Amino acid sequence: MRASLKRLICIFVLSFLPNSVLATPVTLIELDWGSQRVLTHALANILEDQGIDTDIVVHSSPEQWLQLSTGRADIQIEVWEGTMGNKFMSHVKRGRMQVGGTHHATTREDWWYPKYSEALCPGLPDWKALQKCASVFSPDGKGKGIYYSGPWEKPDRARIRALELDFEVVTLETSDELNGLIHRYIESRVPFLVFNWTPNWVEAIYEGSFVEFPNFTEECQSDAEWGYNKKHIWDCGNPKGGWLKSVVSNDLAIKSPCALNIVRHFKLSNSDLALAASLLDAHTLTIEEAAQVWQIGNKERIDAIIKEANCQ
Ligand code: TMO
Repeated sequence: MRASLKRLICIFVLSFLPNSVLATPVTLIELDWGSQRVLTHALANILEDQGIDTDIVVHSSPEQWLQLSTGRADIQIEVWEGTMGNKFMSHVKRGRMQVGGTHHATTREDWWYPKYSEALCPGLPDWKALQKCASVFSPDGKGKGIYYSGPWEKPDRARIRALELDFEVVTLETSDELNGLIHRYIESRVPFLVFNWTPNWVEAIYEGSFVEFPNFTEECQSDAEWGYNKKHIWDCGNPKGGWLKSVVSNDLAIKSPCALNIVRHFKLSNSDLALAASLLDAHTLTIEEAAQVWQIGNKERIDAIIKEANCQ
């Protein structure tokens, strides 16, 4: 009885599961920053042109892991080492999702300020300058400095503690708010510190620098003894030559080998991301318009990717 029940379940699962996987569209995750939004839409258009049914779902950055590990979503096109590296690699090691590809781009995500702040806080970009002039970055010029971050996961409070900085973190909820703040403060020449990254649109328009914290090492995140502060971890910055990867669900290979192949060949450079981000955040295009402009500018490459993916 038991054995036959088992067999029945087995037959049921085998006959039903692949079909249910096959019947759902290839789902791409849209996250909250310019280049990722635009490139997600561009990739979805490219897949649709190959006859693949796609869906785009919007999530916060921390939500992506559950979506991908359960197969509710299949593709996330920009995994950044600085904010997502640890989580991502631990999921890949456990077999819950797979690396889609490693892009050509090198990335950096860290504290950033507009150039004119240097006159008010001499010694920048060296982080030690911040130990002396936190108040330059406070709203009333007297109290704790403020560091503005966005809806991504970074150990900024741990870093502030480990490096003995008189700062507090204000977390903005969307990248649009962060972008608005950058425009507004630079227009009125207010000194500020904000989470920024490269490649991004900011560098195309405004002069500024990343704060040079002690160089990132593995030990900095795990060994309190390491570095400036012997009692606390995170007495360092984020990786400088960080990687950028794409991630795919384990299901994608069954669902659409063609989509998987296209993702594997869809390799992005720094200028690919900078252009995508600028089209959206420095112009007034919608995400879909920006995606189409990006596709037109990259038509030959996209054709080559489709050829290499060898879908038929
Ligand atoms: C993940 N991000 C590019 C916003 O740092």
